[in-house]
Amino acid sequence: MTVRIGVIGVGMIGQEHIRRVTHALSGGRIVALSDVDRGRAEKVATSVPDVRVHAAGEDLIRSKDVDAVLITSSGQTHEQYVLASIAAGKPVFCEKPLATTEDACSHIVDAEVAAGRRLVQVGFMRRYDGAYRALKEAVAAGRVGAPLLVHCAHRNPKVPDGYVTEMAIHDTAIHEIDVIRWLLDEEIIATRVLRPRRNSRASAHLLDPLVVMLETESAVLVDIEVSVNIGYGYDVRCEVSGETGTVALGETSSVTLRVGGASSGRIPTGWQERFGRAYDIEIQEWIDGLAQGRLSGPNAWDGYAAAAVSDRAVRALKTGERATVSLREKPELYEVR
Ligand code: NAD
Ligand code: ISE
Repeated sequence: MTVRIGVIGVGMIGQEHIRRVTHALSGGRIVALSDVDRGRAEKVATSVPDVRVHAAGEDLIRSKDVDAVLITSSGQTHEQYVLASIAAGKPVFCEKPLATTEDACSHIVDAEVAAGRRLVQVGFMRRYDGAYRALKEAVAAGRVGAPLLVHCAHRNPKVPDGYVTEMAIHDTAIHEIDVIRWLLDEEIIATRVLRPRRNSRASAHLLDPLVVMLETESAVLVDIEVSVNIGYGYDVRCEVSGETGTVALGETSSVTLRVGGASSGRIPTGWQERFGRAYDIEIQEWIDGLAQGRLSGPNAWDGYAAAAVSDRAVRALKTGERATVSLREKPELYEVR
């Protein structure tokens, strides 16, 4: 069975996912596109065989030619399209964040629970990355004893003009927030946000870098450097410091050059390069799962739990205070079966 996929939002990652489904993966076909910028959708359509452009995302979702929906529009539009997909009874892969606020994610959870079956997957692709998986395996096997501290860095070389300070939390650090819940298998109960000296290369409206602190249920303390104008490359780091040792993501370069008394390796230029393989696995497993009638990836509850933390962190950024996080009761639909 070929899964017929409609894509809403054909910007940077939308085009990446269209390319991977069309040229790199199997079992799926892009049959429909929609974007608020219709001209962009028409242009992207010229490189996809037999694809139809819809004026509105809701038309695409309702189309009888579309089996499943892939949402890659900007974060603040996700709620509307995920809810429409659930209402149409169609499986939907939504790029992270599931939505930009806790309330919006809660509406999605309510809608999915009312539908009585899992339809939503969230694009937390780091869970599919080989290095993150090895890190999780080492922690779960007790290789470093009980985790005490986690040190993370999420460094982007630059960000687009429309990127505002809150996005450093709900669009960028959201990856670490999800990774910490998954890696340590526990919830985050509190957060605070520190503002170091500003990077003079950042645009005037942007506070950059930030340090987001998280506390987990078992009192593991997490620090996340979020830098979005670092210039030198795309650098994602994570080190777990445990009672008997430490374990960290390795360097991502496959070769190390030693010349002239110095040693050097390649640093990825962006998320496309660093996580390319993880996106491939994530989307392939989603397509394979749809063909077999099951969903196994990060779900709406994961999207909600991460947004509950990012919401509080955005508040903590404004107040400078520690903010506690409390999650709503977890619906039975999301219990592991
Ligand atoms: P982008 O700005 O390049 O693309 C967004 C697209 O959505 C644009 O083409 C825009 O015209 C369109 N759009 C905006 N409002 C719309 C609406 N109401 N209806 C339909 N289309 C609309 O952004 P991007 O970098 O591609 O990011 C898109 C989403 O993907 C964001 O949620 C972002 O967080 C996520 N993302 C995830 C990763 C990852 O590593 N998983 C990487 C990049 C982006
Ligand atoms: C972007 O949306 C992503 O998800 C990237 O993985 C992240 O590094 C970047 O900061 C976000 O803006």
